[in-house]
Amino acid sequence: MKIPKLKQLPKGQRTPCIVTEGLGAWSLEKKWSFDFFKETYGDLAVTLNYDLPEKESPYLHGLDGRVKEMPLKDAVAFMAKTDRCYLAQLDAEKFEGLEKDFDPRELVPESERNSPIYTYLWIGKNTQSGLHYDYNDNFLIQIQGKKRVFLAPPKEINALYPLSQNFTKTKVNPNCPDYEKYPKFQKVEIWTGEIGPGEYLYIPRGWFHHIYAKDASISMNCWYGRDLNFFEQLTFFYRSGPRIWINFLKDFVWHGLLRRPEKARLFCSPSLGKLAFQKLFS
Ligand SMILES: O=C(O)CCC(=O)C(=O)O
Repeated sequence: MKIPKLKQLPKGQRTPCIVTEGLGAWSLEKKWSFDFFKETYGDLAVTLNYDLPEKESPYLHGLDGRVKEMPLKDAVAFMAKTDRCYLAQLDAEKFEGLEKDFDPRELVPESERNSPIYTYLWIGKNTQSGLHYDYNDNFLIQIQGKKRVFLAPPKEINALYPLSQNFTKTKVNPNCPDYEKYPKFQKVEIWTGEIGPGEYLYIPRGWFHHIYAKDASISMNCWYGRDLNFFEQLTFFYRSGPRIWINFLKDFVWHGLLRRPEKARLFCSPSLGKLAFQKLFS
């Protein structure tokens, strides 16, 4: 199914859409180029992910040989020569002065304007983020290049093959599906579309999304509004099935209670079982 393209975000919208004229007079695409970031914020220390997997979900891979700290100017120079590298989720607050160019409150529905808004930058070349969901509503704003976007509704979690360690992330790649390995995925109706400079994608909380940039790309995202509540999170957990329930308990005990180290994965936080233990007991 095609994601609808609308000029403005309709009031009360709760399904994904691409907004083509919602950014008003920001015109970020005229200023925020690779050279702009290199020249203005070149000395900022960033973490570059490189040699990212071409087809498989990044969540299935470890960090070995794929992560490097460096100044932003070096990361941008590296990117000019190399494919499949990403400065993912850079906190926009670290870019002093950048906030003068935009005001995310202009986009957020009036009822949500008093809650915090978190903005991040995504600067990369030929990137695939894995299929996952977030706890807050989100605008993914495209600034340079294009991104192909793939979304799936929250109720589909079981057919998306959630990761044992973290059911907010999945093993499937909708851009390159492997139906032999993941047969249930064939029945999922995927919402697809493309965002270009000056457009943004509205992703309601709990909707799965996988974002693909064929070439060089700069985006910014804004998370806003309330978190998924406890009952909603429990519903995801319940729907994800017995494999996930058992793993959650195992990680709770093994990595949480017994503090056994766990393997770090690309674009993943520690396992949810371990995080739940830490939340409850520390
Ligand atoms: O653009 C991307 O690669 C990922 C963005 C994303 O996952 C998000 O905004 O939540």
